[in-house]
Amino acid sequence: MGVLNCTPDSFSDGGRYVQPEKAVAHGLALWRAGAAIVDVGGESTRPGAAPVPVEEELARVIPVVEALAAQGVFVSIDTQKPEVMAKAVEAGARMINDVNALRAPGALEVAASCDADVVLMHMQGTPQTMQKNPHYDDVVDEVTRFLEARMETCVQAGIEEARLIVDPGIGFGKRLEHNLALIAHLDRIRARLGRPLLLGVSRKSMLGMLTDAPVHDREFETAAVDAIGVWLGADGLRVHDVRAQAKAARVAAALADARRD
Ligand code: 8Y4
Repeated sequence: MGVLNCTPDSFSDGGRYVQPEKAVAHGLALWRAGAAIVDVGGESTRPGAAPVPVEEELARVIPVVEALAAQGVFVSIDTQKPEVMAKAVEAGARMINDVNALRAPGALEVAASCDADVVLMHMQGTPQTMQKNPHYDDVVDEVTRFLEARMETCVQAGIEEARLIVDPGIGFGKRLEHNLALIAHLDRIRARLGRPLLLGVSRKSMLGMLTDAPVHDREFETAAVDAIGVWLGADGLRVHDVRAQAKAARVAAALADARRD
């Protein structure tokens, strides 16, 4: 899954508006680089980032989703807002990637009334507060139970289990030790949930904590975790550099296959 951030800090002319042509061009580049999915997002989930009004988020992402879907790209919509989910699916998105796991009022109903796949991600707290004081007694168990409960709620709401993908939410209300434990035990999480698992560590701050590298120099760190994630059974990786991470994933997948036979 390639990351396509449609926020003004990414694809603007320096002003406050996203230039859709530039975002679409980057989305196509991710697709040509081998991404199976392009994840289009218009709201920063950076710790402390301000929420984006729904009209603004729609203006950022819908033209981009429409153009990419029209060119045959498998588009995922990264949003917490039911209105954005609905309009993005109408515009051709085939996956909903929700860091809030469909907990916003109306989100379950939107997902139930379409046939898009759904990524349920774990987050403790909200993006505004999540890094204030993260606490777990047993992070692997608590994240797994949360995802299990959200899966159950989704199925009750009429979302077929076959459409669900789970994600431990690296960096979302977690300290370094929590992120490391979740990655190291990805096989247990996946086995308990019995659904495809998506892992997103690309360039995240936990990597900088381990090597002191700045955000744009964390590709080797990302590759190390992505390879171990695939080794432990991750089915998808959310990444910025598709070409680099696809190579790490292929090597790890070949080694994991060699263990199986
Ligand atoms: C540099 C670049 C440093 C980006 C940090 C970041 C996930 C996700 C995000 C994830 C799923 C991010 C939308 C955070 N992370 N969706 N979204 N899983 N499913 N930070 O791990 O990329 S945004």
